[in-house]
Amino acid sequence: MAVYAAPGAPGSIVEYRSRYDNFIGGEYVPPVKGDYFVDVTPVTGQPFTEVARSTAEDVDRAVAAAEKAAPAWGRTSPAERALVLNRIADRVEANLERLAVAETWENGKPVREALAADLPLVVDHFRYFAGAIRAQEGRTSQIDDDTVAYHFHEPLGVVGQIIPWNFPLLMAAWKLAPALAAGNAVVLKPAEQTPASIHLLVELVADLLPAGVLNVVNGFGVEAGKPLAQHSGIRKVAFTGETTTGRLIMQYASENLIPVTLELGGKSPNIFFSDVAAERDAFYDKALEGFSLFALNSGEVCTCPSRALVQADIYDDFLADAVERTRRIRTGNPLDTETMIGAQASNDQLEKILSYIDIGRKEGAKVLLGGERLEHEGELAGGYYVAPTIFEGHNGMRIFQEEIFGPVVSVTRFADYAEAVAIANDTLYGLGAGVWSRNGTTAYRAGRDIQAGRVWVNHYHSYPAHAAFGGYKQSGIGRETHHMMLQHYQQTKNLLVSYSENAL
Ligand code: TXE
Repeated sequence: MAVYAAPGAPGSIVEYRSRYDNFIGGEYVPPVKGDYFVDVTPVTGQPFTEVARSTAEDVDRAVAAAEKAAPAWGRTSPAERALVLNRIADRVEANLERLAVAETWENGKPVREALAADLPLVVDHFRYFAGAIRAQEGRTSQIDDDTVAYHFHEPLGVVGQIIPWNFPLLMAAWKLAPALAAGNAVVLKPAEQTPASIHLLVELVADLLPAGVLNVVNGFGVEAGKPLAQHSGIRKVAFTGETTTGRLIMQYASENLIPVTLELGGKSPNIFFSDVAAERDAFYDKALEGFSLFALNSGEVCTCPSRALVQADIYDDFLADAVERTRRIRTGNPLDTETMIGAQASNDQLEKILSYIDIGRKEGAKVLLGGERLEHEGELAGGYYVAPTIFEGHNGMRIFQEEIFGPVVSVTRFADYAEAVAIANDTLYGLGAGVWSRNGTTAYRAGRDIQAGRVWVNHYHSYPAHAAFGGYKQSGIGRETHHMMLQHYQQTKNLLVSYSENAL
């Protein structure tokens, strides 16, 4: 057990600058209009640094720097780019603990998760795409005896990437690794809630990339994100965030007819079939743990298993055990390695979650656990903490249909397989789902019948680099992770060559 010292306090392994500018063309550049905004830690609710509040002029500069760098970077060999990605991975790995503490301080997530999941996944993601780009091959077609079609993968050029605050470093890695591997130059806009940890990453890796290949413009959505997504100099925009914002991003991108990939919201079902409780064994315990994972990352996960569907004949006993399992989750200071639920990422998010808890009560859902803000003593008193909350209700309620993005699960029962699948699919979203059954056929069938891009069977919340991740329905367009992601950052050049010396 350890409690990391808060950044700024004696003994801390993280030191922030008092101010962060934009990173453009390999240098730190102040925002054109000279404005900055305050970055607050959700752990205590106190400001700890300030960050450039950018506008369209800053985006113009960043895109210009990227346009300058893109041609040469795009012509480097896959082996050279793979080397750079592997070096980035090595630097992150060597600074893993420091970045994990920084991520926790800015986002509020438990440091044990940042240490065990977020940062190791960042490292692995860069290594995976270093390997993927080396292994990528083009194709040829023989048109006739003397004519050949070659298909080359070429980079798009400059790409815009807009990321959220729930996994700042991992979301940056998910987007940067394939884009850079494919030979693009990037303009990245971090979320305004969590810009600083991205800058710690940039400081670590800046010397590994040619100037202008990676540019970071900080600021708010409409002020900095919109001009980026609308910019005529970018060839693609990749976005992770709210579904309503995703719709806007698509509209902006349509002005320049560029492709978008969108990773949006979810309301993921987690289905427990009655055979789960056939024995009170290790599998049963694993299923209970799977239920409680709605609280992972304080519930701020797009695939949060926020709807639990439990078969009627095991419902009462399973739920009693699930409530007990969830009660044992340790809440508190996220810098303590024993803490399992930390702070919500921002005051806005805290208020959104509390308002949904209120909505649930007013809709007549029953609170089985939690249902309130958590008050802590001392320095944490100003932080944004919510108790893990279990509601019982039905799928027509708003708490079953709308994304809450907090440690809140809404539970209901189903009679049989057909009803389970009907409830699971009765949602606008289709990002993730969980299926728990000892029966392989039931699990397989349900996995295929649920309309979601990722269905976990007998586990939940794993994000390996080499499995495709993305949404059905209103949860998004395109995929992240997996080498198929490279296609989102490349275009196909077809060279159609005649080797015949004869006239046609
Ligand atoms: O999201 P936004 P917010 C969901 C979750 C959360 C809700 C609101 O339910 O409660 O969204 O969070 C940038 N043009 N998710 O308001 O607004 C913004 O600056 C261009 C799910 O933070 O989508 C930030 O960088 N950019 C999600 C990013 O978009 C714009 C993760 C995300 O912000 C913009 C986060 C605009 N008009 C929230 N408006 C997931 N899928 O994991 C905002 N941005």
